[in-house]
Amino acid sequence: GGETYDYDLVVIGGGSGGLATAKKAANYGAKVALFDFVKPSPQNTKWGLGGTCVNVGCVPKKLMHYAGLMGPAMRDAKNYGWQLPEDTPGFNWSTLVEVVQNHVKMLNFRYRVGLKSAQVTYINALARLASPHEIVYERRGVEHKVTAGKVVIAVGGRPAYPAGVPGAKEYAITSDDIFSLDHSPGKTLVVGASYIALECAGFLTELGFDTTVAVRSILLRGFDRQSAEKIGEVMEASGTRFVKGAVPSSIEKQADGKLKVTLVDSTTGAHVMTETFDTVMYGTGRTPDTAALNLEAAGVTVLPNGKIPVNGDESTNVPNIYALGDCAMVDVNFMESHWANPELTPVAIMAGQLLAARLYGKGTDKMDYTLIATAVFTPTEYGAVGLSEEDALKMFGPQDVEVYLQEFSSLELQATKDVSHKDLDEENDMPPMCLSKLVCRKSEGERVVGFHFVGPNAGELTQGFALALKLGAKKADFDKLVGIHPTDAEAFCGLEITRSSGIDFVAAG
Ligand code: FAD
Ligand code: NA7
Repeated sequence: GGETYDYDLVVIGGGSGGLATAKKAANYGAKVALFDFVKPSPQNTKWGLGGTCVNVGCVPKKLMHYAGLMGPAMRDAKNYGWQLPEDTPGFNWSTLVEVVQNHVKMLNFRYRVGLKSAQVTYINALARLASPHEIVYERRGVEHKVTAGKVVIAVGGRPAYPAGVPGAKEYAITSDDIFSLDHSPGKTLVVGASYIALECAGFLTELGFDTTVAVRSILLRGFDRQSAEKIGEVMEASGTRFVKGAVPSSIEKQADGKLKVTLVDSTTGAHVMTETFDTVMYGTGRTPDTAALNLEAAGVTVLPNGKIPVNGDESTNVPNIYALGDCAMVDVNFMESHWANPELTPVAIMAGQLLAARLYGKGTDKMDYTLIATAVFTPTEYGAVGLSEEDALKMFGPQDVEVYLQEFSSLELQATKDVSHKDLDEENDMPPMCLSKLVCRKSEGERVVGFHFVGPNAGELTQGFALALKLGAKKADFDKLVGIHPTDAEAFCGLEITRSSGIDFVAAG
């Protein structure tokens, strides 16, 4: 209708969601420009095109997780007869960082090529809105402007440093810095009990670093409590130290470069301990990166937490402007999902692709934000889809919920445990590593509304079972399923012990 713009679509943010939206829209024939710009972290870490997932999230995290798993695997290897050198094998941090960063740089390159071949114009600048159809940016001190029929905001988020902790922003790193750290982290304090904090503490421990986690209240808020506690129990048994109910009150840099941290009780403020660390890493949540967007100039509503509220079709309150991914807050019926819209890469990608298909193709499907599976990549992983036991109880009431569960150890780990524990006392005994749990709603014929697994490869295992929940599987369907033996996953076929029975759910080892 009448007006012409420089572009049909301008996408702000070249991360998981933005790239997917831009490429898909261009495939449908739209004229698209994409802005991506990385503001350096307080510790001056920068990176290339691709957003959080590729540069400072999922990808480097999974590689370091994998490297970490080799530690216990090497110890097991000896028990299984591999003749390794007597000394614990040494670990070289800079080799790991080099491998990880080379892979990240390859992906950065691939994304640039991908935009080019999709004929998306890539603008490496920080964009902000001047009006609903005008986007401005600076290049070498000169202000430029482009106009767009539609705008998609996919700016993601950045790690949050709590205010009021002297030395935190000056000396502590976050997940923005850890994956490219140019020196070995050494003795490390991780602050926070988010999945990001625990994943990093997990691989640091397994790589051999003396690692402590300062937990303000509980582990993994929002996740199933029993599963979260299980993760804590297994991590603790593997050597991660937890200081519960504590937060740093100050971080001081000493003459020798080490960081002196004072931890205080998170409720009373009383002194808990003072100790020096080589590295302090904050994993205390993330802030949507919307402050610099000048949203008010376009009239886009923003919530006090910085998120942009959107409808189930990713539309904002301004008709031609959309938002998705970590910076958006979806207003849909949240039944049966952990969070409103989980901050996950595949969620941002699918939301973006479906939006592009609706705007420029013949698509009609909206993003389904329910029953999205997720995994915590701690050394012993945790996978979940659907409701936690607590949320199910809250939502349906205790009379309508039954929980089936079993704790056990993986066959292959149990076998080496028998060997390695010959001369270990009770106290060093490893707890069962695995927990299988189904949360069922009785009034729907025991439909499975929550699936939880703590154990090796939980991410892989949970992905498959998530389909069953999507298709409405009931407990009886899980019982009819014939297991693959010997696997950890087969524990889900025919779970017998119920929470209500009160029977001990820990399998005899
Ligand atoms: P992002 O990927 O964050 O991209 C936003 C981009 O926009 C960034 O490049 C940013 O620099 C840029 N930008 C911001 N403002 C502007 C502006 N004004 N102009 C131009 N550019 C701008 N998810 C999973 O699914 N699995 C995992 O295992 C997983 N692990 C994670 C581990 C860590 C340590 C972290 C931090 C995150 C992890 N995530 C994981 C989450 C995942 O990375 C995010 O959900 C995903 O990247 C969100 O995509 P997005 O498109 O919303 O934003
Ligand atoms: P989350 O899930 O928001 O977790 C933040 C964590 O940091 C949590 O353990 C908090 O403890 C802790 N926290 C927050 N502020 C502080 C301060 N000031 N001091 C100490 N500890 C603190 O963050 P993530 O980034 O891991 O997850 C983001 C999203 O991923 C989440 O919303 C889901 O969509 C998935 P608390 O429990 O509040 O005491």
